[in-house]
Amino acid sequence: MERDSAMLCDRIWTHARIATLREGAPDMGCIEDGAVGTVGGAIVFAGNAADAPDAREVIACEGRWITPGLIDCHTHLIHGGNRAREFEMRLAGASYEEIARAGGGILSTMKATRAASEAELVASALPRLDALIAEGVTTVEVKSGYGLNAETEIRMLRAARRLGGERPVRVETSFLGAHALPPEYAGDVDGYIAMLCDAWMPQVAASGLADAVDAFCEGIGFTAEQTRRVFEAAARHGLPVKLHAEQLSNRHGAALAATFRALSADHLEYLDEDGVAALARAGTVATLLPGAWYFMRETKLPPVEGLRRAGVPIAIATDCNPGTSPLTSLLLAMNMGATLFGLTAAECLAGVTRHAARALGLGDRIGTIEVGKSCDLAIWDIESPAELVYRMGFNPLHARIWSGQ
Ligand code: DI6
Ligand code: FE
Repeated sequence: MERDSAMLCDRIWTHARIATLREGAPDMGCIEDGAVGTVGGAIVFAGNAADAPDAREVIACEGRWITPGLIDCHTHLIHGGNRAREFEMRLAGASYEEIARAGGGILSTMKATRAASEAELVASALPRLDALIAEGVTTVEVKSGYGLNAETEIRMLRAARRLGGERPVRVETSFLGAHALPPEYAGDVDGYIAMLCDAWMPQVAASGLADAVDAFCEGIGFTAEQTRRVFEAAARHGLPVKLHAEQLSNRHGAALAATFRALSADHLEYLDEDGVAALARAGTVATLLPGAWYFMRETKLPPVEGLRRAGVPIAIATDCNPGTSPLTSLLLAMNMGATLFGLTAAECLAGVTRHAARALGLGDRIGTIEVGKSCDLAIWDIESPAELVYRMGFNPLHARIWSGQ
């Protein structure tokens, strides 16, 4: 890029090695002696340090690496209580499904969440959010789904939104009313889905509290047919959809999600070839959640090679939730993506930046270091980007920039 002598940046980070993660660029789009400049929170320059414009404030990076700020595109950060006791039961031999059928699982978190005030939900989520932020996360998705009544689902979404006021981070929310069947509707799944679609969805849409609609399509969740009704209701209200699909069995949820042009289909261990092809055709992101796979000691691997061959963008997220993935480290999720799922270091990094942005419908605003995008950066004390994936339990973050600050 030519030096623009007329431009004056608010701030410029210079003499850095930059992994821009630009689409189509080889080698993570690296720039060896690079600079990033911002005006009003947006990136206005990303290129060679020698071509950089002037700035009011110049930050010398001394050869440190800069990546896009990390994006955790699938979490359940807002919830009451924890499930350490159920973890102990599983260690003693009980299965997740047995615990769920005995009234534990999602329903035990539902009880704790219903009992918590909005302020309590925010307060209990903040330490988890802070752990993510400390590792360079600048955008986080947060789902409802532990209220399972209108009042508590709305309270969860409100609490999620409030996280964005409490910390310098972008929060995207998903309405996951179709997470589990609440006890009030025992024996009447269709009644629950009808209530969710006809009464709650309009309220959620009108409130502006949800950026997307999610569902749990699974044996212990909802069938593909019930999920379809939820998606149709979301579409009627102009809300994009995403789906927990093919985590414990193949219900062909991903293919259904693809027909609704879902932003993402998440988990996908049991995804088959037709499902892969459907995602590829729709441009739907495959979000892999290795923390849940690890914590549940699953053995069936997601079809990474098939996704790769079909050109499906792969994202990685923590799935931070109290039952199946009490994980608050996106760096560790990257390491698991590589070690357990066989992703390359470059795929892991794209999975928490460019592809994660797309999984939130924000591919044109965040996720790469390019002119016009939000200036969300992570600056690292590392020798190479692969180090972010390689270490376990070590945090080399030097600084985190959100919206140019
Ligand atoms: N899939 C999961 O892994 C979480 N939700 C979902 O739909 C589990 C949620 C929980 O057990 O609390
Ligand atoms: Fe989840």
